[in-house]
Amino acid sequence: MSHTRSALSRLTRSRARLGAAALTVALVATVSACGSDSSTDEPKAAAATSAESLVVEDPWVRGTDGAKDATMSAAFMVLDNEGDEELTLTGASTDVARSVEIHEMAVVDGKSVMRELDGGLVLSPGKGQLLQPGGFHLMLMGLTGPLRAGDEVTLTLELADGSTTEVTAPVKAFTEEEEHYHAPGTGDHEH
Ligand SMILES: [Cu+2]
Repeated sequence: MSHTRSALSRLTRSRARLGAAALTVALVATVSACGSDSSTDEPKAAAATSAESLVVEDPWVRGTDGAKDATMSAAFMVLDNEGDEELTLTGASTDVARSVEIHEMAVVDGKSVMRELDGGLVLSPGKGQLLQPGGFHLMLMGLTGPLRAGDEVTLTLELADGSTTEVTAPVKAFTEEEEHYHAPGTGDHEH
């Protein structure tokens, strides 16, 4: 009992200091509560959606001025999977085209042709893929109008887990890249 009382009296004497100490304790408690919150969130972060793991850089869309076929164009960009799990780009959509397909270049009968990529574009964790003229690209088909340098095109990229990510891509003038993009003699591609 006397022990308790003396403890109490010490408590009273040092009330001012204790008040400060209590405040400090409360702050520490708040901080550690936040800390424990974020540690409970960690499993959620590890299971991030594909859209959260996908980093898109340098997107651009080829303009239609000077194109042989102004009903279609293509979008190019750098895709990076910065997540811990494989992700798959399954498609895309945009207001400026009726449909969008993921295309790859392939050699058929000695000719370089483009064709739709089966099963989408798979990115391993930590890996990237360059979409560029002459290689992988997003084919914009059934354009609703001409695409001019300086315009901006919004593309919605669709991923296998159902998540999506929006990309704003500037339109760049159509240049000699035509010959890389439609390899000579392959003006008629498979769509
Ligand atoms: Cu194509």
